[in-house]
Amino acid sequence: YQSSKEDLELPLFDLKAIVFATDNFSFKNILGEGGFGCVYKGVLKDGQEIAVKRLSSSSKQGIDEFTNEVKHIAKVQHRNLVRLLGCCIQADEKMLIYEYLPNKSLDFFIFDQTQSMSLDWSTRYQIINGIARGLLYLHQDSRQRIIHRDLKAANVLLDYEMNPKISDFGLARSFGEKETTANTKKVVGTYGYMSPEYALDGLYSIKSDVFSFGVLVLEIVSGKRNRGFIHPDHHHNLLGHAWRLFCDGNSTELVADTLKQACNPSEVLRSIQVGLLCVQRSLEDRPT
Ligand code: ACK
Repeated sequence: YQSSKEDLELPLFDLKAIVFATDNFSFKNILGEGGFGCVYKGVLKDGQEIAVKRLSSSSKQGIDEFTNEVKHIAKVQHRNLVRLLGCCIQADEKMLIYEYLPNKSLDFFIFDQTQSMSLDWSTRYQIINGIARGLLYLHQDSRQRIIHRDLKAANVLLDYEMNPKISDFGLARSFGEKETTANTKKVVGTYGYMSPEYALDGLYSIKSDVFSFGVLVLEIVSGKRNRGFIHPDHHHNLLGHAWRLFCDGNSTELVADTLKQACNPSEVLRSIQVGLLCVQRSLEDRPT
């Protein structure tokens, strides 16, 4: 499923082919708004479906995110990461061409009432597993670890078979061999998923991604969106409450009971354990 991060080349697409594929960026082909511009659905002449991420702002932040996304995504290839097919940089246009994923994002599946009912436990488990594999691939290369920095339900897309693909690398950062933690004054990302040391002190590391993964697992299991970042002292949100119970030494059965999604209690328990352990480990090993 994977190849070396070194030896990938990035094919260039012709602007005319993309204009044709997206029906001149027609309004009806808009899939949604991404970090730095609109995402369009397109169909190439040979029938291949694509998603075109088009840089729409000329702001420094937009251009930085575009450049950053190419830099990171061009080097990776894994079945649980969205696949970049190439780019189109011509005239004033800057676009990234991705494989098209028909099942929307995980955000839609978890939080949309009618959809979340159809997410059975084996699918939830498959999704959690796939995200973990994608993240591990990003983190494991000792020469160049990639920290995603914005792992969340909206940035996980689903293919025809409901395999998850991590997307949106606009905020990613890479670490060299010796680096384990970095500090930034500009905290970017999404509050509900941010580890405390990153949200409060701007410190990020592989562990901050793992923390976000833990939150994501808890959301997949509970079907409830975490609002506000998880802190051991926060009682007011559901996940914070579950976390509190865990810290207080309560059994995971009690936590599961709080989350009350018991279609299949053993799957619930296993997933919750994984989620809470991720959150707990990242908190225990907070970089100082
Ligand atoms: O949840 P969605 O339907 O899935 O809305 C967002 C929107 O574009 C902004 O990111 C969708 N999107 C992004 N990349 C792709 C892709 N490769 N295939 C299908 N939809 C995509 C995403």
